[in-house]
Amino acid sequence: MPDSHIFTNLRWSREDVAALLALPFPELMYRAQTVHRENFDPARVQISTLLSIKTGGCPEDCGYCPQAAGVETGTKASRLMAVEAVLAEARAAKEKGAARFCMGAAWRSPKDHDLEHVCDMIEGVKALGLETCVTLGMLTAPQTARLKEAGLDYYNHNLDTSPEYYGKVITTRTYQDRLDTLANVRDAGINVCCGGIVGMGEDESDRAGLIATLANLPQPPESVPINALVAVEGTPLAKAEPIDAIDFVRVVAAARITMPKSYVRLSAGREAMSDEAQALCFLAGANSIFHGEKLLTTKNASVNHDEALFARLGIQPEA
Ligand code: SAM
Ligand code: DTB
Ligand code: SF4
Repeated sequence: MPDSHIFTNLRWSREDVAALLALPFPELMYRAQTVHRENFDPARVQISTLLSIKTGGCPEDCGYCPQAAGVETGTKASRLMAVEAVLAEARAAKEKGAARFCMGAAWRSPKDHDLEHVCDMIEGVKALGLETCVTLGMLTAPQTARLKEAGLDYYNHNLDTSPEYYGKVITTRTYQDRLDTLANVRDAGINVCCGGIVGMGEDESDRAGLIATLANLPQPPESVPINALVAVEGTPLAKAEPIDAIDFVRVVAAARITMPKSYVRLSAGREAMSDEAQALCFLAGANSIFHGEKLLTTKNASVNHDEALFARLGIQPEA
C-alpha cells in the first residue's frame, strides 16, 4: 500500500486482504469461523447502546453524515445534553441489556469546558456499572489524558475508508489527522474503537485498504465497527449504490481474520439488512451490535426484532 512506510511491521498487505475478500465464499467463511472460535464464544454477542449527546451543526463535511452543518437533512441540531438526562438514558440502556454505553457528539474536536461535562457523564455512566465509550472528534494528547483520568474505557474514532478513497468523502480533515488522534488515544491507555463505512461507492481495493490499515495499526483496535452506509436524504452520498449483502459479509470476515482478538461490530445499517444477512455476519465473526431504537440520528433495528433474532439464532448477549 502507498503509505506502508509509516508501518514498521506490516502484518497484512493490502494484497493479502484483497485476496481474502476474493476467496470463494465457503472458504472465506471457514477461515473466519476458525479464527473466531479460537478467540471467542461464537454464541455470544456484545451489546452496546448509542446516544447522541450533542447533535448536528458539525463544521466537518463528511459526505455520509446527516449531522454536517452544510447539509439539509431535517436533523435537528441540539446543544450538549445535561449530565442527568444522559444518565437517565444510560440507566434505561442497562435495563435493556447493554454492557457498554457509547456517547457521540457532532464536533470537529471538543472544547475543553465541554470535555469537562463529558467527563462527568463518563464518571456517572461508569458508576452505573456500564462500560463507557465516547466519540467526540479529534483529540489532543492532554484531552486523551483527561478522558483516561475520568475512567473512559473506549474511544471511537473511525478511519472510515481507505487512504485513497478518503479524500472523495471528507475534505475538512486528513487521514493523518485521524491516525494522530488514534495514536493519542492509544498512548493514553484508552481502548481503541476504530472501523469504517462500506457502501460509499468505494471498490474492493478500498475495502481491502481500510481493513489492512486497521490491522496494521501499531496495535489493532480492540473494537472494529463495520458500518453499512445509512444513506440519508440530503447528504452527498444519499444516492450511493447499497453494498451487496454478501460483499458486506466478506468485509466482516476479513476484519475477523486479520484482527483475531478484536470485537468486530456489525454497526450501522442493520435496519436495512435481512435477518439472514445478519446471521451470516455473526457466522463471519461479528460479535458486537448496537442495540436500541436509534443509532445517533437514524433508526436502528428495533429492540423487539433483535430479541427475536437472537432467540432464532440461539445467541446470548455477552454478560
Ligand atoms: N464527530 C465525531 C467524528 O466524526 O469523529 C463523532 C461522531 S461521528 C457521527 C461517528 C462515526 O459515525 C463516523 O466516523 C462514521 O463512521 C459514522 N457514521 C456517521 N454517519 C453515518 C452514516 N450515515 N452511515 C454509517 N455510518 C455513519
Ligand atoms: C460507529 O462506527 N458507528 C456509530 C458509532 N460509531 C458512533 C455511528 C453510526 C451513525 C449512523 C448515522 C446516524 O445515526 O446518525
Ligand atoms: Fe461531524 Fe462526525 Fe458527522 Fe463528520 S461524522 S460531519 S465529524 S459529526
